[in-house]
Formats: sequence, structure tokens, C-alpha cells
Amino acid sequence: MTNATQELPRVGVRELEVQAAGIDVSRAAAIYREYGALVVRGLMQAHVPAITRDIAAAAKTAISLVGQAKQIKEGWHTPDGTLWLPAPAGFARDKQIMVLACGYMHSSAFFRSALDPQVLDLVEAILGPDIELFLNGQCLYKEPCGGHPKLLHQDASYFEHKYEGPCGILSYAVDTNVQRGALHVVPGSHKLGLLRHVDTFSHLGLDPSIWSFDKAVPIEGRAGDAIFFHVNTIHGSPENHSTEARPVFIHRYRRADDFVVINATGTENRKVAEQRIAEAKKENQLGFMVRGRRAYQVERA
Ligand SMILES: O=C(O)CCC(=O)C(=O)O
Repeated sequence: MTNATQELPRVGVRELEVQAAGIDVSRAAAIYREYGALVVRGLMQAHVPAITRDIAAAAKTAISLVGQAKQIKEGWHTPDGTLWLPAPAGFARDKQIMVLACGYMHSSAFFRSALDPQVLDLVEAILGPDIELFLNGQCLYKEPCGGHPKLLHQDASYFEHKYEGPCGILSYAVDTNVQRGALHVVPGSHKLGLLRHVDTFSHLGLDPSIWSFDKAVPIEGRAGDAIFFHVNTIHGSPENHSTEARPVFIHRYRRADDFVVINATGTENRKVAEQRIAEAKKENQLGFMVRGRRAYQVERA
């Protein structure tokens, strides 16, 4: 891993975006391949009302459980599985929600949206015909009035893969501008390879003195807009300074034969995982198939 930089394309959101209605799937996939990021306006719109209801209910539950939070290395966990960070000054509580316990195991609306045929057509054009889900869906939740930033990072620092790695799709559950914590991406950064990450307030991140948000393109959007990003694409989002929460829901897909070789949340556990890379195997890493089929492979027997 290096922190080498190279000439990145100077593009704005206009070059990254297409409309879901009447989409040209091959053109959309070409944008993703070129820039490591693709914005599909309105792609998840039909799913938003039901998912938003489930997210609101999950947030209410999580907040009711904050008194039972148990400290872990990454912050705190409440019994529902929500991950918490220290709250900023002026908050009503000493903890704020980071990852809300609302995924495929909690919300059928969230799970159904992962199987949306138009979404899968796009993922197939990007990853090929045989696709599985990676992880169980994730809801990052920025509370109002200063809810956490997620500093710029590459997802491969958390889950480095054997092959292409996952294609992530982050969708806005609410209209989201920069003040409310819009996702920022660095177009073309997926071609830099995996860069050195450091420990930050929001876990693994790129050195913020080098990779600040002004190096990235903000993607403002409406509820239901979906942002596709490569596992090596540099991305992150600033604090939520609006008066309303900013939830997003994230799907991740990967080739059916792909698997994690390094899993980490911080530099210390990453160092340990890097020593064990040769032990990584596909077995025990099977996700639900959403397109095509999983061919039997002898080494898995
Ligand atoms: O909530 C966000 O905007 C950031 C999400 C993100 O960076 C991630 O899931 O890797």
C-alpha cells in the first residue's frame, strides 16, 4: 500500500449521473468502470417510504436502549446491535448513532430493495452474471445537529477481497444536501489501488491532512437516489448539520466466487489480519445468490 497520487480526472456530478427512468445500462456501467462511481437518480424511489418507516422505528428502539450500551473497541453496542460513537458537544446524550440495527435481518422492505430487477441489471453489467449479496445491508444514520462524519476512506481497508471486490450502492432515505451530510466521492480513485489508512474518529480513514472533503465531489440528492461505488473508490461524508436525521441504506454485491482476504476496523486488527491473508477461503463466506448461479468448485469440497 502506498499513498502515491496520480492525476485524477476532474469531473463533477454531471459526468457521474444518469436517470433511472429509461436508463442505458451499458452506458451506466461504463461510467462506473471509468470513475469508480455512478449516480442513478430515482433508482430506489419506490422502496423509500417502507424503508424509511423501518429505519425510523429502528432508531426509536436504539435510542430507547442507549442506557444499556456496552463498550467495544469501535464505540458502543446497544442490545439491538446498533453501533454508537461519542456524541459531539451540545448533544442531549453522550453517544450518537453511527450504524443503526436496520438491515436485511430487520426490514423486509430493505431486503426486497436488494432484489430489485433494475438494480440487479446494473450490478450484472458491472460484475458479470453470477452475483451474491455481501453482508446483510447496512444503515448509516447521522443524527441531527452534528451527527458523525465518515472520513474519506476506501472500503477495501475494511474488507479487502480476492478479486474485484464488492460494488456498493448507497441510497438516500431522505433528501440529502451537503449540510445534511451528503456522500462525497473521488472519481477515478478506484484506479489508485488500496492506500494507507490511519485510525480516525470514524474508524479506518485516509490521512485527513492529505484527503480532505474539498478533494472530493459532493453528491447531493433526493430520497431514492442511488450512488454506486467500487471497493477502492475514495468516499465519505461530513457531519449532519441539519435539524433532521440523515439515514442511508447500503447494499453490497460481489461476484459469486469472490471473498474477503483481509477484514479490519482499525490499523491494529488490520495488521493482524494481513498476517493471515493466506488462510482466507471462500468457504463460510457464501452470500445469497441474487443473479445467475454458484458453480461448484473442487477446492471448496
Ligand atoms: O454514511 C455515509 O455517508 C458513508 C457511508 C460509507 O462511507 C460506507 O458505508 O463505507
